[in-house]
Amino acid sequence: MDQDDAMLHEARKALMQARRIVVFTGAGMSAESGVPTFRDALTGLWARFSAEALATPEAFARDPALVWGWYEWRRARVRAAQPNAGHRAIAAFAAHRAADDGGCVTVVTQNVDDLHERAGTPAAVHLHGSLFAPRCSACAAPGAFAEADPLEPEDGRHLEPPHCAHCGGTIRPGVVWFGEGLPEAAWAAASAALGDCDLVLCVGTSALVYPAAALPERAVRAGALLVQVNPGRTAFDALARFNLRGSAATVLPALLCG
Ligand code: BV8
Repeated sequence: MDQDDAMLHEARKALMQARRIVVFTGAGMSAESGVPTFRDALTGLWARFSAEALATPEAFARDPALVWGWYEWRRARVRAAQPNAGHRAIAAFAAHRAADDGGCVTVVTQNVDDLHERAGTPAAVHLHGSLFAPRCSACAAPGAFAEADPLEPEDGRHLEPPHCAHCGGTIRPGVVWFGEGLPEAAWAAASAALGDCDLVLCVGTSALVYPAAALPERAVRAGALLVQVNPGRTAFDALARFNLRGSAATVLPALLCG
C-alpha cells in the first residue's frame, strides 16, 4: 500500500469514527463539472478584470450591464453543467449516515452554483449566496430573470439587468459581494455546525476568503480533525491532519463510498 493509499485509509477510518461531520467546499468542488473556479471565470469580456473587482457593489453601480452579463454567463455555465462524482459521493455519504444514525453530515459551501442540491444534498448552507436567487437592489424583493435559460455568447456580453416588478429598482445577483456581510441565517447555521463538529472535510478551496475560511480554523482550534482534498497547496495545509492531494471527483468516491 503506497503512502497515498495509507493516508486515504487512515482518513476513511477517521470519517467512520466521526459523528458530527461538516463538508466545507469551494470552487474546486465544481471544477470537474466544467464550472470555472472563481479566478478562472475571468475569460473573454472579463479577462481584464480581477474577480474581486467585478464581485463588488461598486462595480455593479459603475457598470450594471458588465456585472449582470458576467453573472448570466456564469449561470449559463452552471445550467449546462452536471454534478460530478464528488458531489454525488457527498450526497450518498450523508444519506447513508442519516439512515443508519451514524451521526450527521452538514454541507457548507462557498459556491453559488446548485450542484450540491442537484446531486441530492437538499440543505447545503450557501455562505456566499446563489446564482439562482436574484433580488431587487432597492427593495430586496425577489427578482425574476429575463430568460430562464440564458444563452450567453462564449466570450460574454454586456447585458442590462431586469427591473423590479414592485419598485422598478435594478435586479442584482443573489450573491455576497466583497465588502458585503454574509447572510445571517447561513452564517448562524455554518457557525453552529462547525462550532460543534468533530471532523471537517475541506474540498477544493484555497481558504483565502474571510470570514468563511475562519470557520474550519475555529473548528480545529475547538478540537475537530481537518481532512483536506485538494490537488494543490492551500492555507489549510498546516491545519489538516490528512492532506489528500487529488481532485474532488476522484478522491471523494474512494474516501466516502470506498
Ligand atoms: C466582508 C460570491 C464585511 C460572489 C464570494 C480578513 C482577512 C483578509 C481579508 C478580509 C478579511 N475579512 C474580510 C476580508 C475581505 C474579503 C476577503 O476575504 N478578501 C480576500 C480575497 C482576501 N471578504 C469579504 O469582503 C467578505 N465580506 O468581509 O464584509 C462586512 C461585515 C459585516 C457587515 C458588512 C460588511 C465577503 C466575501 C465573499 C465574497 N463573495 N463569492 C461570486 O461568486 O461572484 S467569494 C468567492 O471567492 C467564492 O465564493 C469563494 O469563497 C472564493 C473563491 O475561493 P475558492 O472557492 O477557494 O476558489 P479558488 O478559485 O480560490 O480556489 C480553488 C481551489 O480549488 C484551489 O485551491 C485549487 O487548487 C482547488 N481545485 C482546483 N481544481 C480542483 C480543486 N480541488 C479539488 N478538485 C478539483 N478538481
